Amino acid sequence: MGFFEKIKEGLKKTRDALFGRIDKMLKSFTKIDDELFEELEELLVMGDVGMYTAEKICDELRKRVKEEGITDPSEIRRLLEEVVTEMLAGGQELDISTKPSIILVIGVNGVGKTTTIGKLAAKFVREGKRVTMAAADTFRAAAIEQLQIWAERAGADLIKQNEGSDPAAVVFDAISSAKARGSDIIIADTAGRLHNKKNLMGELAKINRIIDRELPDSSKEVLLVLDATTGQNAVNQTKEFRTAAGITGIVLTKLDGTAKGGVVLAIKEELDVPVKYIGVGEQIDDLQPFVPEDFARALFADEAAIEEAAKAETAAKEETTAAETGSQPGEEEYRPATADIWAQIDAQAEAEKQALAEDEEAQRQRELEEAKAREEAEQERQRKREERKSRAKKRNWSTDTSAESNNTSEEDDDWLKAWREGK
Ligand SMILES: Nc1nc2c(ncn2[C@@H]2O[C@H](COP(=O)(O)OP(=O)(O)OP(=O)(O)O)[C@@H](O)[C@H]2O)c(=O)[nH]1
Ligand SMILES: [Mg+2]
Repeated sequence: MGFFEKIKEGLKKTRDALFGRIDKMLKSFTKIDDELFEELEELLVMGDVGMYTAEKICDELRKRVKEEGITDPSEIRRLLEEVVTEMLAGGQELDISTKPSIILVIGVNGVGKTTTIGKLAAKFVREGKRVTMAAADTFRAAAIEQLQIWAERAGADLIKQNEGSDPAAVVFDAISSAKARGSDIIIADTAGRLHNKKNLMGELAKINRIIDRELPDSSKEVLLVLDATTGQNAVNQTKEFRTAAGITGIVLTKLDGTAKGGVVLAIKEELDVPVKYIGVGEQIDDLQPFVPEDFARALFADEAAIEEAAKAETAAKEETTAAETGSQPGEEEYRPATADIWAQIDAQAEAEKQALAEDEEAQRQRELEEAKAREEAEQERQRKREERKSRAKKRNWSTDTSAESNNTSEEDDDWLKAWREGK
């Protein structure tokens, strides 16, 4: 199934509920007037677009209707698609330009964080990238196991510690390991629930600080995962999380199970946080990059336009697949990491090992030299002790009360005897 078809399928509920109503309403009008815009605004609010955003959309529509001299209500649909596309555009690309880059995934429990990480990792590995996952949801042992399964499925490395350990320490380990192994991307899973919200936000802020300290010049994405079925509540969650960690983007999951897909617009417009990915199902390829035009088209375009878009996409995909891989249309396309990349990774690992061995040798040498210096210092002390002893003997032995002068030897006795006898 093509990319657009997936979105179309995933947004079906929202489309039917939101656009189905809008379409019916528009057909009941013969001219464009205030009443039409009021009804449209109401329907948008019902589709979880949010009051503020619905109003903004209608204001923009009014302006364009006037500018373009539009009188036919059926034209509103096209305008709506245009306005929504423009509203959603901007900032949806993932910034993973450095090696390594890091993606911190946050969000309340059950929204789909771990699943999203698994899907993202699979996508990156398929592109030939090396991925390190950090199991920083240490609140439950099951969370670590779940991520392990995804790591195995996706072909990613996993860094984990025991349940209950410090999540920031897991992230620290993952960063060190990724640097040593030459990973391209680190993806960190986090807990969605702790004993209380304050703890959770504190924990996320700490992880964030560790990342900034350990990877000050790296690309960093903080993706907040939101469950589309929660509708307007997703907007509130964004507000809460963004104080703990500067959110760079949203992953909106479970669009396939809800009619509340309009919330995408509210998030972008009210909070100015771009949606970067959408989840339209539980399968590994059900996570799709967010493309504003496709989203708006899947919601508002008429059936004929949608069919056409889907067909064009299938044709384009078959062409590129055949050109790139020489395979037949419909064949599963899977690009493992090229031999080159693995050779590079191995060479890096080898260099790392060598550097480590050299460090160890240098350390051993230092220790030897230190031991030698200690021995020499001890000999020097011993020599001085002897000197002091002999000087004391010459002056008056009984004035020397130090511990070392108490262990008198036979030689001392001889010397004492001679001195007493006045020799
Ligand atoms: N239908 C549908 N289900 C999804 C989607 N994304 C995730 N899920 C399901 O949502 C459920 C919870 O997903 P998880 O990835 O475990 O969520 P989480 O945020 O890691 O949860 P905690 O670790 O408990 O905080 C799983 O059953 C997923 O299969 C989606 O896009 N569509
Ligand atoms: Mg999880």
